[in-house]
Amino acid sequence: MKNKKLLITLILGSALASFTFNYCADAPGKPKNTAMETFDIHEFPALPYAYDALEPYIDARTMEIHYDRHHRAYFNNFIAAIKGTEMEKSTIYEIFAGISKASDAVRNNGGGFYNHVIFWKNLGTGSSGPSQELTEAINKEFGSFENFKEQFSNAAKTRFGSGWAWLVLTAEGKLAIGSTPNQDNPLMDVSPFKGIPLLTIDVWEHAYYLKYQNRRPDYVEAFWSVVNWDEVSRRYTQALGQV
Ligand code: MN3
Repeated sequence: MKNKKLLITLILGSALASFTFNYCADAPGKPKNTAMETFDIHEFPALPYAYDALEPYIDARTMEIHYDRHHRAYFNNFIAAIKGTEMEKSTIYEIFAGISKASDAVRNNGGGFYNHVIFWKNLGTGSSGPSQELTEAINKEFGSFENFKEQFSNAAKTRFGSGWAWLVLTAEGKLAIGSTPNQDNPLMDVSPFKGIPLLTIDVWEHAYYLKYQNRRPDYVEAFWSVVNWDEVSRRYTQALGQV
């Protein structure tokens, strides 16, 4: 009788262990190392080009207001929100990994600060297209570059209200497209869509309203003319070593 009980306990125990193991193995995790750049949380970085550098696709007036007012306000409000807390000594990656425990002010302004830094860097002119390595990964995951572009554009166009669309490298080493609301991003523990950001587009109205008004699809189409593929390809190669 005792032996039978023990046997049942063992069987149930191993079934539970096996279920737990499989469940955890299947659950989309976060990459081992999400730190892609030295990100000084106490410094507001310069825009990497002139306000008119992305004309006519993104106009100079929009860039000036977007960078110097919106982005700067996120930075200033983030600094104010972490003042006097342990987060002052944390990295942005540590803050995002535990954002569920932080205030809404840290979440919204920290995301707003970081997301724009990545966005400015993945815009620019003069690059010819994705690297061979990234092209092969895009073809493998999405079938073709055109399919990828369509899926990413759809994520940007269909994000309801304000937010961001992303191309990320997942913890499984695969490319994935998704979007996040408000100033959330795929590095935040609260985000169901996780991964290392490779390419992003800001679809808040402040990013396009002066030139495109309500025509978000026209802005998304114009975005493809000013993607800095050299930077996106560089991020892909770096991220591959971190998952
Ligand atoms: Mn913005």
